Amino acid sequence: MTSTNKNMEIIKKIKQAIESYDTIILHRHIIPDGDAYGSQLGLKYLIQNNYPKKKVLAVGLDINYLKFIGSMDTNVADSKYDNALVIVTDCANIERIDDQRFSMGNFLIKLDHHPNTTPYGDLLWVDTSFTSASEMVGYLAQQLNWKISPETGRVIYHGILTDSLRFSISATTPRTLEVAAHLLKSGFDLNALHLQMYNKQFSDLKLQAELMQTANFVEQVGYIVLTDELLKKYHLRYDENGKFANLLSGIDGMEIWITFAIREDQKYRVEFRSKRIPVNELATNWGGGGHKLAAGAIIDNLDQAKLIIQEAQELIKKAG
Ligand SMILES: [Mn+2]
Repeated sequence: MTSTNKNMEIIKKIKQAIESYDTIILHRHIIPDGDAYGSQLGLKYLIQNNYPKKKVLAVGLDINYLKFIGSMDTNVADSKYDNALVIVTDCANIERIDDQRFSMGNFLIKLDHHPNTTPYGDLLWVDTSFTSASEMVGYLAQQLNWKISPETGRVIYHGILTDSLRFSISATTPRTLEVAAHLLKSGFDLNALHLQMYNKQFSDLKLQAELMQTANFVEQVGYIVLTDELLKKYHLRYDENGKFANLLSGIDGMEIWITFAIREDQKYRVEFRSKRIPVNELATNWGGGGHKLAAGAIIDNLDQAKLIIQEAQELIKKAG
């Protein structure tokens, strides 16, 4: 069976499941990004556009920088899960699902584009050939010929744009652009979205300048350290500590670039990015995970950061 046919088979099953339940609760991963929001809220809005009588809820913590995309439903009672369909998007493993009540529903669907390291759910649609879970949701809407409101189109499009790094990663296919074109037909204001997305604070630029001043670049590995001191100096919130993960991207001769960013619990969030050499295994070795060229982990201190830098350098040597 071709992958298109296989996808269509699962999409039909997802549609059946949605039609069989009055309450549908959507989850996604902790520390959400554009794709987590795009797939979760996008699917919520899609169901509302096409099945207005259904009760559809999106749970998890709101994140400040994605306020312009939407917000979560708060105070969702446990009883809502009785006889509910639960769909988890953009989350490879159970531990990372925001709101661990995901298993309290009647039927569970996993919809994801990460490698299926932890299979879970009664029905799984996992396909790493998509740039994003948002692309999968947009594709589903396109295949089912679902109505798409401008707001729905905007939210899903934003998810694709962020995970595909503006249609630049190698997973970007004609299908990605077709889904994006289909979403654009909903009539949302593309220019307004871009202005919101790339709107920046002057203080962030100053912080970037300071991070660049202290950046290191040794043996094709670059790294920056976002300290508590810097965070406080520039009034950055802890939940914004991932925003500099691509500050060192595209530098000549730099194969891997790593960001160590302080967390509220004083551990460090590590963001691995790479031009070609897979870094997800390196992240997995430190208890994290992710995509081949974009992965993350959490470490206890900067001594561990030193080890990680060495490991990245060794990885490059091995890759030749
Ligand atoms: Mn994603």
